[in-house]
Amino acid sequence: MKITRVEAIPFAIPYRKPLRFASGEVHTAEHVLVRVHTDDGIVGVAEAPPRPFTYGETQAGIVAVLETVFAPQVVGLSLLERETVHARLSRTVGNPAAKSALDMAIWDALGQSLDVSVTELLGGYTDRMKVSHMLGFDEPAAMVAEAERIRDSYGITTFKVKVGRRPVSLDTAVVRALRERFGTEVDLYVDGNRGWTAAESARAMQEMADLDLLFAEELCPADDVLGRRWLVSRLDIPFIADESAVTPADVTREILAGSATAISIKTARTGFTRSQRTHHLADGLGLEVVMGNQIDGQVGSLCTVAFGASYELTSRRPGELSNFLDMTDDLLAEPLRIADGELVIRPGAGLGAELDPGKLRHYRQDR
Ligand code: MUC
Ligand code: MG
Repeated sequence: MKITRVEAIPFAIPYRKPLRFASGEVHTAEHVLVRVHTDDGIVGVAEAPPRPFTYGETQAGIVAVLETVFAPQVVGLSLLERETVHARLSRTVGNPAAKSALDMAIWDALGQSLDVSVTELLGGYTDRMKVSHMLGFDEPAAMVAEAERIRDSYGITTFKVKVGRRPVSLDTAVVRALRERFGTEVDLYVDGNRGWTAAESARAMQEMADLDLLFAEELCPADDVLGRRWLVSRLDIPFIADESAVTPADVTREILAGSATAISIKTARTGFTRSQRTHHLADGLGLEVVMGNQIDGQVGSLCTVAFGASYELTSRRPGELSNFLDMTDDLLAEPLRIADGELVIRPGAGLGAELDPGKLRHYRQDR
């Protein structure tokens, strides 16, 4: 069960249509596939999605930090020494996606070695999650049509609507159009990716007061410290901290400061080891949790559902597991399928992320 080698493979897969939101947009999934090899011939996998507009990481930077800093810190360790892995990776600041992919590939290898699924290793609560779909910026009619297509094709009835444009009426019109089209048939929440000021956020939430929203997420920056507290104190729905609360310490600070009342857990930035710590913290604090999406491909989405299904708290709300539907292709031999609004974990050991070698050859950028 000893780690012998870590590979960091850059790959690129285009999107069918770009996903646009207040802090950026994504046209091509330029991710990094991480493979952890062991002395028993087992290979664990995970993927790292660089999000420079959120965490400052780039694809080339993720490959470099994995090859030059993190791989030498874990080669030679047993797969069971997960706390040592965490302590060693934590010596380097930042680089959340690089650290997380390495951490999750180690858990995948451990699951395969022990012949149990990662979900069973973590908590084993259930084998599936309900899915929530993210709607990127567009005109109201196009976003309603997209929601109809997603509902009809996959049975998804929870939508996270990207907001944060100016004037705020651009976005409030979309949410109103969705509620008018679907009535009580769908659940809706909004994510501003820090695009509005606190005052704009308050005005937008007032305009949407009759639209029965589940949550509001990162409407304004957490760095607008007093404005954000003021906003959160006025709301009568949970306010989710996403990119402002990456580590358990960030979560503690944001919650104790009154700058958020719920959190998003994203395995792409906290792996399984740190996501466990964040889950336990949220459990202790009594927080609502949503399993978020860092615009993951299918390997990343498999990681999210594997973690989310592990605990009662993380599987209570629909998880954001469907961004891969916007990609033209992916790396898994057997593509993920969302049906009746649910995504089921893969049966068998580890993550069950068997790759298609031909697709990897085609999309990798290092050969
Ligand atoms: C989300 O929930 O914000 C978009 C930007 C990012 O950092 O993550 C995605 C989704
Ligand atoms: Mg968000």
